[in-house]
Amino acid sequence: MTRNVRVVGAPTDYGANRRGVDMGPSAIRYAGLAEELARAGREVVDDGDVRAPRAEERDPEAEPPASGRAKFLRETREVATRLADRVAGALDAGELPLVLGGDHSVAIGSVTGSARDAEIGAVWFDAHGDFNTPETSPSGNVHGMPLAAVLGVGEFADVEWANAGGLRAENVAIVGLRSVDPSERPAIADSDVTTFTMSDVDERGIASVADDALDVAAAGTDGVHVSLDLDWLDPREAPGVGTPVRGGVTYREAHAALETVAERDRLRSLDLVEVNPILDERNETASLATELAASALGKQIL
Ligand code: B3U
Ligand code: MN
Ligand code: MN
Repeated sequence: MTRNVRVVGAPTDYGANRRGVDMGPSAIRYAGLAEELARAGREVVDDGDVRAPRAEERDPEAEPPASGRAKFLRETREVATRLADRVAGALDAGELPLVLGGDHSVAIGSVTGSARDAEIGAVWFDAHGDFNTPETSPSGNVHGMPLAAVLGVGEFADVEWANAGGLRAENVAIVGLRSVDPSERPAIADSDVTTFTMSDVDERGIASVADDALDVAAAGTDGVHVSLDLDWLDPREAPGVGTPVRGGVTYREAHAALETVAERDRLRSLDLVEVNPILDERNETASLATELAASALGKQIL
């Protein structure tokens, strides 16, 4: 059955190292998200945005001591908790939640919400591992930590609100990896997460890699959460992101991967994150985000 899509914006930027991604939800809607998803044959309900604190009004260091070097962890928790409720509510209503970031720390909310009453897998399309913890992070920015947070890695083991009970590392695949901090590398290597680097994409082709990633996430689970960080793409295709890294996937590779998501028909929930309209050119990164969502949701050429 084709589920209706429920859009929820999470306009945060305090998890990132640059301002501006809080305007991502507006930019993605303005780029024509609803029309694009209608072309994929989906009914769309827009739930508006969850309330998110502004970075300039908060003290980045005002944290419980356990948060180590993580900045704005208290704010991250507030938003993640609200977002998780919205995502779980949409799933209860038989809808497919589409979360618009915001920086990637919002995925803590979407993943915990999606995994609340189900066993899920996750495919993480990203240049980065997002596997830092407050201890290992070189920046203290929580957008470099969401995967570690939901899997309960390191100090996140005791951070209940951030752990996704229904997600096991064996069912997580990172695709397109090309920027990993030396300090986060051991945690990725020690985990049961499956990684597909850009070298794998070069050698094997995106179709085969995406297929394997979906196998990992779908094996024995009730559905798959797809978290799409726009910095997964090459900065030539997606200039409007906070942390561009050269050597990402092309426009065509990105569509091919998300068409594989649609073909496999296991998509449970979806994030579009890290769109930064301040750094974008004519809103093209936001527009690309809408197109890729449509591909994941079954838009076909003929
Ligand atoms: N790994 C670095 C940089 C980074 C992670 N995610 C993004 N940037 N977008 C960090 O700060 O953790
Ligand atoms: Mn990310
Ligand atoms: Mn990234």
